[in-house]
Amino acid sequence: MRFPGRLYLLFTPESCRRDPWQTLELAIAGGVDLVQWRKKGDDRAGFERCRTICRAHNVPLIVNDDVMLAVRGRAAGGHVGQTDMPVPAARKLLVDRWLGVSTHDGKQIADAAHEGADYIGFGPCHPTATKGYEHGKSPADIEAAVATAAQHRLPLFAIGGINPDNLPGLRLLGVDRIAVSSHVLSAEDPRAAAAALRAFL
Ligand code: TZP
Ligand code: MG
Repeated sequence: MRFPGRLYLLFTPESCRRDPWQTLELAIAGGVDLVQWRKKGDDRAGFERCRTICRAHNVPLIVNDDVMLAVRGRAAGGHVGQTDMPVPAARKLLVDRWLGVSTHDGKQIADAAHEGADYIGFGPCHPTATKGYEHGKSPADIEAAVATAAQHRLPLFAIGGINPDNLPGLRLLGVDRIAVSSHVLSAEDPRAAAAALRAFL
């Protein structure tokens, strides 16, 4: 099955300006079509509430870091970074659920492909306070990452500091999927914020 999603919301309830559940509903109404549960620490009730909203709108839900929660919580998939559970172990545990991997260069993209990732995140494309990155990637690095991912037939989500001002530039480099947090979660109007991004995708 073709991997779903163009506008991937990294959903951390504490990062929302307004009520998180309302934020999530509005973001989906604005065009978010893939959601990542991204919360440190145990919050099973929060996870289940997030899952209920995603299911009601037919939006797949992926769990960041906690592969066991992805499996036990019957999420659509799990996502691991370079210092989380190793990709081959996550692949085994997730069986036929989606597996996403955070990558920062071409070697990591190739490794993720060989180890069975279904999609990758690549970045930070722009500086972002969300993860404390002061520098983004160069256009040449982004273009090369897009080419490497395409070579491996791996969907690539650009990530890091993405907003409607810099998204057109990423589109020109071949980016057709993005993952965002702050632009949508900290917005006064999360629906409009998501729609402004979605308009370019
Ligand atoms: N990985 C690289 S940048 C980033 C992650 C999880 C955060 C993206 O969030 P924002 O707020 O859209 O920059
Ligand atoms: Mg992680």
